[in-house]
Amino acid sequence: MMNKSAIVGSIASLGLALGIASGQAVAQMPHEGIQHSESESTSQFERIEQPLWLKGAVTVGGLGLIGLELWWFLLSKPKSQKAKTDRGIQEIDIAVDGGYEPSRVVVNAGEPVRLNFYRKDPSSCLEEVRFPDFHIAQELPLNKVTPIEFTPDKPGKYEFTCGMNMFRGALEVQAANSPITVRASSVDNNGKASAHK
Ligand SMILES: [Cu+2]
Repeated sequence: MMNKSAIVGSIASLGLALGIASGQAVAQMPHEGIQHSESESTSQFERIEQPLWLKGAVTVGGLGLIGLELWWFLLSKPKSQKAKTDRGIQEIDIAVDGGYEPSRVVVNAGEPVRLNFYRKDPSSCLEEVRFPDFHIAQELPLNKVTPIEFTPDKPGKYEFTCGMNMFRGALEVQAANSPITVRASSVDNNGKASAHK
């Protein structure tokens, strides 16, 4: 019994000594390897703690970028662009690259429209653009600007698509309500418009 308690006591003291030793990282024990890796992992923990804080900042930054991307795709993209009128023609450039950009174009009714499709996408899917409401099906050669001209008479929303109806855009035709938009000087052979002067 005495021996047993002595053994228990020595084990306990050994344990205590080990505990202290591990705290002080004494490298004279047979547990040298374990203790070393232990202290190493502890120091790694300490070293990582600050980068973790930085990682938090980076994560916040990343989330901010994701938010910006979501905003770009969900809110910014459907934004329509108004064609600019130059010498009586409403003109706008539309990039064909994985879709149409801008995909929504606003024009006025009763005025000629010229849409300059610039196809950058080699995908055969986008080699043709169609305006079913205007009976237009136009081939778009790669890396070239292909103008498509027509005059939308009635206000409304007219879709345009690729040849397979996969990519879409829309032409929003607004009623040309204000007579200010009609400049007598730029109107040549439009009888109705010239009657305004
Ligand atoms: Cu297609």
